[in-house]
Amino acid sequence: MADELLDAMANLERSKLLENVKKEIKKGEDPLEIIDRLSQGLKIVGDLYDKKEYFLAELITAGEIFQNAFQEIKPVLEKKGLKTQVKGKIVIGTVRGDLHDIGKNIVITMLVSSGFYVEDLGVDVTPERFIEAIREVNADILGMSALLTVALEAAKETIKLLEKDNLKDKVKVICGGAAFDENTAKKIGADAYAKDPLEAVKICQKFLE
Ligand code: B1M
Repeated sequence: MADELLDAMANLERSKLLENVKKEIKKGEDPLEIIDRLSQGLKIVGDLYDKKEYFLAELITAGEIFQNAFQEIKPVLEKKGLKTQVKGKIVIGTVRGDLHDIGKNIVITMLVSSGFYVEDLGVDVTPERFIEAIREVNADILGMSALLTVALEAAKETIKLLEKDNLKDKVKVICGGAAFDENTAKKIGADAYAKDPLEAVKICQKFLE
C-alpha cells in the first residue's frame, strides 16, 4: 500500500506532508513510527541525489521540510520518554566535518524526555571540544553522531583522545547515524552502536545501571 507520508517526504511536498503528519498524530500513531516513515522518505531523497535526479537544493529543502514536520511530532515524542530512575549526564554532538543534525536532535529529544541531562555541542564538533565538555559537565556518557563516511575518522580520533586523557574507563561511548554500524562502532573503540533513538535511550540506561 502506498505510504502518503513517505511519498510526500520523498517528493518534497511540504503542505501535504504536514497535513499527513498532523493526521497521523491525531490518529494516535506512534511518533517513532512516523519518524521512521519520514526517514525512509529522506533515504529516497538521498538515493535520488546519488542518481543526480535531485541536487543540493533538494537535499537542503528535504532537511527543512523534515525539521518542520518534526516540530509537530516533538511534543508527542516528549511525552513518550522512557522515564529512568538513573539520572546520567550525556555530552553529544555530530563529529568534526559533519553538519547533519536531524537524527541527533531526535535522539536528544528522546534522551531528555527520558530523564537524562544532555549537553548538546551541535555539529562539526572537534575531538578537543568533546573532551573539554566531558570535563566541564563531568559526563557519564559521550554520544557521537555521524552520517558522512569521511567523518568516521574524527570519531576515532575523539575516542583516542579520550583514552589519552584517561577518561575512557569513566565515560561510556555510544555512536549512531548512517556512517556507523555495529562493526565500525566496535572498530573505533566505542562501547555501543544504536540504530535509532529508542535503542540509544535503552543503551544509555544500561550504561548507568
Ligand atoms: Co547529506 N548526505 N550531505 N545533507 N544527507 C547524506 C548523509 C548522504 C547519504 C546522501 C547520499 O548521497 N545518498 C550523503 C553521505 C554519503 C556518505 O558519506 N556515505 C550526503 C552528502 C554527500 C552530503 C554533502 C557532502 C552534499 C554536498 O554538499 N555535496 C553535504 C555534507 C555537508 C557536511 O556535513 N559537511 C550534505 C548536506 C546535507 C544537508 C545540510 C543539505 C542536509 C542535512 C540537514 C541537517 O541535518 N540539518 C542533508 C540531508 C537531509 C541528507 C539525507 C538526505 C538525510 C539525512 C537525515 O537527516 N536522515 C542523507 C541521506 C540518507 O541518510 N540516506 C544525506 C533522517 C534522520 C532521522 O536519520 O540521521 O540516520 P539519521 O538518524 C537516525 C539514526 O541514524 C539514529 O537515530 C536517528 C533517528 O532514527 N541516530 C543516532 C543518528 N544519530 C545518532 C546518534 C546516536 C544514536 C542514534 O547516539 C549518539
